Amino acid sequence: MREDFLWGSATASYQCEGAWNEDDKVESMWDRYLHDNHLENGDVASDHYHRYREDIKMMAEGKQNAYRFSLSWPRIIKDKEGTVNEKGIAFYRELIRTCLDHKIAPFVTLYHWDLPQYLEEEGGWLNVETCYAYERYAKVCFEAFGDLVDHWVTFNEPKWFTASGYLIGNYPPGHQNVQEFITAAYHVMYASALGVRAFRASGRKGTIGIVHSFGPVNGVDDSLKTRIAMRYADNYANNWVLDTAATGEIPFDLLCVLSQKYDLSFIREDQLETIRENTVDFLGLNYYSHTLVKPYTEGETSFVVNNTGKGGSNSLIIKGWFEQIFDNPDAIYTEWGTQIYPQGLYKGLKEVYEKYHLPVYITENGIGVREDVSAEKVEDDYRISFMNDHLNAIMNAMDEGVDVRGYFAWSTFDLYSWKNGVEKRYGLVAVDFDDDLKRKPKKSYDWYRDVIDSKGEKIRRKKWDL
Ligand code: BGP
Repeated sequence: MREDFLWGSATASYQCEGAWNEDDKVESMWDRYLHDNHLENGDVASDHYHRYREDIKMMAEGKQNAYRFSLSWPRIIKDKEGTVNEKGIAFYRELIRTCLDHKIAPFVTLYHWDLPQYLEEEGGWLNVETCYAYERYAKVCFEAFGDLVDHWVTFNEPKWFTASGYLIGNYPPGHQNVQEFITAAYHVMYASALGVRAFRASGRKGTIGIVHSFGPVNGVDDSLKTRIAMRYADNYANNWVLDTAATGEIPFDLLCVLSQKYDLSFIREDQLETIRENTVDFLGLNYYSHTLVKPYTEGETSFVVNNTGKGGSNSLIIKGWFEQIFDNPDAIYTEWGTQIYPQGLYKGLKEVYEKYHLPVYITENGIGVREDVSAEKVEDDYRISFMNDHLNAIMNAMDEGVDVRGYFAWSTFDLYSWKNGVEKRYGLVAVDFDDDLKRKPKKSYDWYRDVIDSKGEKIRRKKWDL
């Protein structure tokens, strides 16, 4: 392992901060959506806003040397006019300083889904003006924190939040409209390029990347039909984010297919030029599982997402393109229907590196389960085994030359899981939501500390013949 390898863990502002209306923070689209629909929300979450010092100290005691977190746009910019909330700036400067005092590198995401509601009311990501508002917000952040931060991320998971918000409809704004999905997805990639451009213009030190919900594609067999289905699936799940951010080119075959049915006239040549000229320095990959596909057989385009964790599988069919398999009898799934498949990370990392030749960080990796946190110690051996096997996958890929520069466990401590609530736990540290939000390190926290201490030597290694 390289000496400067980042061993960290990750959170996101809405999921952990709480303090949803304190110190002049304005409403985000998630505040409005969850309040209006009377759903479990992040009003308090893990109360990181008030307890970040304790949380960061705990990370340092666990030998972690990097913290990936996101800035809350509605905590920093109060209105459409761009008025800066100095209290928001002060909060994040203090949080970043606390990291640095503990020798923890801040790895900062500008956007992890909490769009200010005042922008959502103007059309959100369907409105190109949101891209320019994002650019102004990014400039404020580079100016306010650029002296302290070396690693920036423009967006967390463009694919996941645009597909969930505009296609599947289970995230705000809760629409199911392919044309809107295409429009929002494009605007986010354009905004990301504007963010990269603003970063370069700021003259700040450091690097900037994008974080992708990485679902490397595997097929059921090697037939031509399956390989075509795999290409459709790869374009849908990965390429439009990774190709666009890393090479500056939106996959051309995807644009050809979409142009037959949808209106792409909102795409402007000067915007494409900006995308081309402002590619990222690194790729952040969030890995939870792979995308196993078979050729399309029948039925309308449909999506089912298990947000309950109480049985009931996920399903995804894109008419004419592909079907995703979620019920492989030989595979192991979590209660939320996520397949545990570390081999996919190994293979996917090699593919990504071969394609883009950029440094990679694994910016999220973890397992969501129900846990009884009333005991003194949560004995989460399943999480240890999950992390071991995924770190093994990363180390195998590194052995074959892939330039992986860091690993972030999701999540630093238990927090609010989008639409699933706080009982879908990912944390290395337990948060007792019924008892004053008390923090208690789990067994995996101790294990991870020892792994970091050993520079990865403690990982049980095995090779796969794929
Ligand atoms: C990623 C998100 C995170 C986190 C994680 C787990 O997609 O970037 O914010 O939530 O997935 O997903 P979930 O909470 O839906 O189980």
